Amino acid sequence: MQNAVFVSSDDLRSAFSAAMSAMYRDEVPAYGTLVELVAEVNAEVLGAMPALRRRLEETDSLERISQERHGAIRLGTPAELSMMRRVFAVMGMHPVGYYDLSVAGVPVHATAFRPVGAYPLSRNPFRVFTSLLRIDLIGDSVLRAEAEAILAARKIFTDGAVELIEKAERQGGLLRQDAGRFIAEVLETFRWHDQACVSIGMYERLHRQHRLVADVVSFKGPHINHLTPRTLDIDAVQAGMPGRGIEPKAVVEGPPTRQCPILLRQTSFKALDEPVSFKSDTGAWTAGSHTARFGEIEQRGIALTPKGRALYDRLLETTREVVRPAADGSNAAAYVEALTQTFQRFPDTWDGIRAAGLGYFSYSLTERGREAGGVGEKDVAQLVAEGFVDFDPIVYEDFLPVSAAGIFQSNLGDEATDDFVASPNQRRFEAALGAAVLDEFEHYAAIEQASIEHCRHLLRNLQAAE
Ligand code: OOG
Ligand code: NI
Repeated sequence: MQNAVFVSSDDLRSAFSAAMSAMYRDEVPAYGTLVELVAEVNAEVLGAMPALRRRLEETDSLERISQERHGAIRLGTPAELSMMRRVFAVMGMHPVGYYDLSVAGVPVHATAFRPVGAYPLSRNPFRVFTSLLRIDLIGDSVLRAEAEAILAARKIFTDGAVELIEKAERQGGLLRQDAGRFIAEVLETFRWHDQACVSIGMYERLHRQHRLVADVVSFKGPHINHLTPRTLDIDAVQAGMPGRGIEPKAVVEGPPTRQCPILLRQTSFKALDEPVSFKSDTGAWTAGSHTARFGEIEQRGIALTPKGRALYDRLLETTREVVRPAADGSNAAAYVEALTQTFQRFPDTWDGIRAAGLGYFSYSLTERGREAGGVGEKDVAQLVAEGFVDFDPIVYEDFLPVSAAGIFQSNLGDEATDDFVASPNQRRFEAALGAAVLDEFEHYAAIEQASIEHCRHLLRNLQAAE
């Protein structure tokens, strides 16, 4: 079989992301409104900041932004998770990072499936935050056994999807005639079902354990629960939401507004209360409702090194000691003020962030570098200082779900409890996944290192050509 005739995993991922977006727009109209608002704000930012636009173009990162989004799903069993890993692998998405959400009072642990490597990311960075229910954290053993039996009986992948995944693995890819069917079959797994697969009594028992347990166990499949577009100015989108009839949460989660964005800032609107019917023992349907799906937007900044991340975590913690943001948003202004104050200790120029070793950068030759000969072997700092090499922030591609526990809370309802004791168990997660998760820091460091080596290689060749 010739490799060349397969559809590339980057193209499959782009097509899947577009199909998911179209489906979600149909299912949750407010999502479509948000996408439009984000597109307008992004166009305004690029119009007002020609230097930013040029840099994004030059680093091949402008095109990805308008297509960029992430989604989230919650799975019930190890078998579902390992099959999901195989599905995403066909689309060039691999598990990066381990997130223990029991620390935020949520009985799941998770990873993010996303492309790795500079080129696939620049083509389409679509990512899906994928959680696995920690059934072991359900204290009531009777309920736990019932939930296990319900989950064991469901089939979240269509036969067609399974067949095409196996085919892709066997062949090492998919031919064009199979690609469209693959997307359509896999999309079925993410679809919303307004008929629960449990009775209303069972739903209520699950719900009393935790809303999220009810969300995972009561349905035929792991409906996509949000799809998040990326904006270049989250404050502008936040301010524009009420004008479009969307009520955002009071504060943007994550770092404050800065000249040089770091990590991830997110805001969301509350989960919708959606009609669902529940099956009674007699086979009749009972009307009810379920709250799971919400809307979110995000602004992405530079990926931080372990040192930068530690500083970020510390400053966020300090802020929260000063002002703890109330769920009803009543002290939002005081919180934002404290956050801004505290984060003055985080350098806010790219140069400052780089000099302090807080962030990852991608290096490229300047015009001077491209014309240079006889530069010799110098370290990067020197090459930058002498104007041969320039640097751009590497975008943070991952998540901050625990430090932004506010997103989880708004999605779970403000009264969500934290009954669970923190108990990270990455080994168990990886056993369920059937693979190890990649380390996000290693990944950014490798992209940075590759860019440095590429600069050196070009400079050496220039010297040889002298
Ligand atoms: C996942 C929430 C995590 C984010 O942006 O941090 C996430 C969930 O609620 O299932 O998407
Ligand atoms: Ni999200």
